[in-house]
Amino acid sequence: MGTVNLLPLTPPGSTPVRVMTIAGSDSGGGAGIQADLRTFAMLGVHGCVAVVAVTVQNSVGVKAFHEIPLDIIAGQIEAVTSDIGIAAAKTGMLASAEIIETVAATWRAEGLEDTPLVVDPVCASMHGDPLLHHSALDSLRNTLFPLATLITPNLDEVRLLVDIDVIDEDSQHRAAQALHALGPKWVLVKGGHLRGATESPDLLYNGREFHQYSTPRIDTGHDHGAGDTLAAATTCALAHGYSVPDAIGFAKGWVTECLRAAYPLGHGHGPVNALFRLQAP
Ligand code: PXL
Repeated sequence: MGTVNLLPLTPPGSTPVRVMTIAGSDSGGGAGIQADLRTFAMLGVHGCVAVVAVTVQNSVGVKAFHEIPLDIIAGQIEAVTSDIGIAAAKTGMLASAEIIETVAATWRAEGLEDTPLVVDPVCASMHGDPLLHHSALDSLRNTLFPLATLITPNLDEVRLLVDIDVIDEDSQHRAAQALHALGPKWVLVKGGHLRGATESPDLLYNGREFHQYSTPRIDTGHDHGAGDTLAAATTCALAHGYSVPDAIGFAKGWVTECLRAAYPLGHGHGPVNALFRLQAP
């Protein structure tokens, strides 16, 4: 069992902090909304949902996806924010330009500009199956990023978004600056395999300060949902009032423990395991 710190918990019977995920469903249960809700629950926050797409997938890949009608997507966000109220939200798979424009317009119409929003710019599954039409990249860059408190691209997403190949510290800094120029308050360029096999170096930037994070690289082969889980844990910490640098520090520790407890599933890649606290020692 990991040593990651907990977020503050709510006494039984009182309303906990609420957050929302605006994302796609993963029928295999490893990533997307299913991963977000596991992390929300294990961190003691109440998770609300706007489903934007339903994927047909298992541990081997994504076979198809169905997009939810735009009025139903906007309706989910309105229904939750006007009644339950949220302290922070995240976006994951958004599938199309129309969905991105709808989410951004609804966010503004509901007056949520001051609510922390983590945008994980999901473009493809770990198997390389597309989860976003490439024609939607402009909407991400021009419409959603300016509303974001934080964006969390991985190296493949950085290449698609700003055409920079992150291969070393210098290119990682340039990528963070190019992405920040698109309008988000903070950018986390996730380092993945950047500096060899022993660490996972991520770089955070807000136009003034750089923060570097390095957690041990856990190579289980089962890391489906790792990016979603990082963004979900960051969202929970922001909802509790953490600063962005502290929220990411917390979330990196959380994902590291989820990776240590990852398990095989099906014939392909297994998921990270946000339920690690419930397991036998
Ligand atoms: O891990 C990114 C992701 C997000 N959302 C959905 C996914 C995936 C990866 O497969 O399927 C629905």
